[in-house]
Amino acid sequence: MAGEPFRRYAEYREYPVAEMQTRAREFRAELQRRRTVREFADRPVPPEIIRECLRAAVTAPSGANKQPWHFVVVADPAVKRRIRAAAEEEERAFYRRRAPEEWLEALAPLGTDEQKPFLETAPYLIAVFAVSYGVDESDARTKHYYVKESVGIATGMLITALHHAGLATLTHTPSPMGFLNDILERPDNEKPFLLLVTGYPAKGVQVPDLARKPFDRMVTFR
Ligand code: IYR
Repeated sequence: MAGEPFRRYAEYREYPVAEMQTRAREFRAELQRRRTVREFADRPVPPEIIRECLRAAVTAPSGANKQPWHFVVVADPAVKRRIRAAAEEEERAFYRRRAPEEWLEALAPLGTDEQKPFLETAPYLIAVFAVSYGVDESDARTKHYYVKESVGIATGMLITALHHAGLATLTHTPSPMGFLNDILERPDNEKPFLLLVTGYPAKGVQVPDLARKPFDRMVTFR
């Protein structure tokens, strides 16, 4: 089978080093302002913003370019209500029975619990699915590669795009989250990866006063 045709990478842009420095620093400063919030305003957000951010996310690199992701944008209050009810049911079991003591201690500084009102307050829930295999025209399964890595990268780009647009996000991982396949009517080859809650932060929202690890403990140059 012939490979894909190649073309010149005409859209690449090189910047003078001084400009690269500025761009790198400014982008770092912008990302440094990102915080996860757990309370959202109920103010509407134009769907075009969410669409643009998703268009950014789906440019992510992926194993063998299989693009093994599917995003479901939920704005319908009735669907959000069902998702909240299902997530809170799982979370009740997590916080009351399933979570080991050590995990609960790790979560204590974040102040999370089984109540998930943000699943109804926020204007959008973006359910991210990892597509574990493809299905071709003759209904045969096709392989996907590095699915979690690929979906993780696309999700990171989506969070970055939403932040850059001026929206707040919360990566919510109710566990297990198979209920998302039922409620959102997604097929078995799509595994829920996480639920990204997005919108404006609630007025006067508080965030935990957490410290990031010292940079030099997270990064080694040699
Ligand atoms: N999924 C639960 C628990 C939880 C787990 C981790 I790791 C967090 O960083 C935050 C919460 C919940 O969403 O409450």
